[in-house]
Amino acid sequence: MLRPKDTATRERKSLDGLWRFALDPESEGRGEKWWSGALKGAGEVAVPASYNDLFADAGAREHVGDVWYQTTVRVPTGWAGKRIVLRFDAATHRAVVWVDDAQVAEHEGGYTPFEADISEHVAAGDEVRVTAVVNNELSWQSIPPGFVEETEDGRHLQYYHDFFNYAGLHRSVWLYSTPRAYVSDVTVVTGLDGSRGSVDYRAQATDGEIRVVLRDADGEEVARADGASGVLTVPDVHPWKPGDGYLYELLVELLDGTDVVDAYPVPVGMRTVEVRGTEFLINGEPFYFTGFGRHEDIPVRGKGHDDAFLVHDMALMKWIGANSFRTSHYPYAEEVLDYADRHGIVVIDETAAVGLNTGLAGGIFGGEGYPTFSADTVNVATQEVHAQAIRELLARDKNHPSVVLWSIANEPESDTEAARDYFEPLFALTRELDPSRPVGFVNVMLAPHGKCLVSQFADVLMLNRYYGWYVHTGDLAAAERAWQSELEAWAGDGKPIIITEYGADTVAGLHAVVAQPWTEEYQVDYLDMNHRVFDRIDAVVGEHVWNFADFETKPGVFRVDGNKKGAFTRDRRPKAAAHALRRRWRQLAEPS
Ligand code: GCB
Repeated sequence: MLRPKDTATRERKSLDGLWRFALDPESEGRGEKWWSGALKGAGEVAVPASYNDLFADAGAREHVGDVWYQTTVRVPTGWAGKRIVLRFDAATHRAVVWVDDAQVAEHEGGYTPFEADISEHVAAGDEVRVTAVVNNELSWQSIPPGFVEETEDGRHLQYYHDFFNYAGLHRSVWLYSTPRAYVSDVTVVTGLDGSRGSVDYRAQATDGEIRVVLRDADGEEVARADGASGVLTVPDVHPWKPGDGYLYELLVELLDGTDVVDAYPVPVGMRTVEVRGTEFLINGEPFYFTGFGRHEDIPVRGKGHDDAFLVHDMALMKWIGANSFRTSHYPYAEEVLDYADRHGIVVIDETAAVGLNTGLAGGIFGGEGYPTFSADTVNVATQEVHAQAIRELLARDKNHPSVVLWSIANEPESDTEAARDYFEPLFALTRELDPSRPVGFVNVMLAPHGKCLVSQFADVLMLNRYYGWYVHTGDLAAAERAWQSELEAWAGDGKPIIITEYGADTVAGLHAVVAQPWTEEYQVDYLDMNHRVFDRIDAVVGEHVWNFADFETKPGVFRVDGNKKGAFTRDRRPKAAAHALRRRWRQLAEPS
């Protein structure tokens, strides 16, 4: 799905800012048609932001169900005769949208965009009312899953993942115009052959001829072609590579005779990705991932996208010597991937399929008595929602050079035949949609080597392990032995291994002479122990510490004001571990 852009033929108008807002604790809004007029007694809310932490109110923070957003927008007069589209970059976890009285969109899934052609409902110059009901409930048929518990004191949401269920309009909302005849999709796959680069492109459009022009970063034309698909070659290519986010631009034009009817530019980074034996190759060269599993999580805004934090977080990533991150545990805002493209940061792109594992409560061991896969829990209907989440992720992110690997789930149950049957078709689907990138999923400690039945489908093994934290707590010598022996077993599979999570909760400012769990000293020792193990095993091609920063979770006896495994605090101050990681990763990047 193409992002809204200002081009020679298109314009966009941001709807970000303050919207009217109402919680709907009694679920009355849909029956009473709250979209049909101004929201009653409405408060105000910021877009983009999670609504949960904006108000000094438990009702908002712990709300389960519908909330209503409303704004008015004037359609620019210059858009007469254009196709007019309303687009939400994300609504977590689902939404229905009305323009004045007409329902125009309905979408399931909290982290991928959706849009509606509203040309039939509005005219240039009109002021229109936009209303969205956003629902935060999770069920066994949602991705991620969860369930609503009806109790004497109301409805409570239960879920199997370890981050707070922030909800709302987390990303921008746009009104944009395109010509009536327009380019609707573009796919690029790049190749490198010595000093020659190639761009295999495919464009979709309404009727008309297609012309494509490829320009380098200085705006010089380097190739052009006619036709909806083809291959462009660039003799003296400047490849996209980690640390060097060099981008070409492919301008796709839709023609009517010689007139350009629509024009849409796609940034193109020329690079290849390949798994060979136990190596992960970018542009034919072995790549070692250093960095983090992250979260979209900041004070007050929750999961609302924030450009200031994007720039700051990426500056900290650079400072610490990280070359990559995983979008744990859901697709991130497109601004983040665009930034990664431009700056040569490598991304493992993950769906929101987290917590398909009733053996884990909130990410922590200890099942709650439900089977993960059954007719009443995660079932074929869930699998279809999951498949759709994969389709939407790939449709959105397929052209990003920064994305080198798809992660189709985090820590699902994977040691049962039901899990194997559930996942096999999802791997096949991902490969069919994108044969150009490797595919994997993130394996949980409960399904170690020899027991996991899903890893056989993965091109890359991604392991989350907490030796020295959840097991062998405080005993790093025993942890080191156990970890080494498990990793050696995985290495025997002959695939590259990325350690996608390892970490220890650490309260910033807590110190001890003899390192104890929760202290800054223990976090440093814990990471050192892990690094010794990784350095002894050739098949390990990457290390992503859990987590970049401390983040909010639901309350629990394992959590002190959230998850504290960050190298940085939630307000982005470095713990001792951040300095230790900086030393290691800078040394790995430039061995002296
Ligand atoms: C995990 C999960 C992650 C949790 C983490 C933890 O394995 O993937 O979401 O936050 O462990 O800290 O327990």
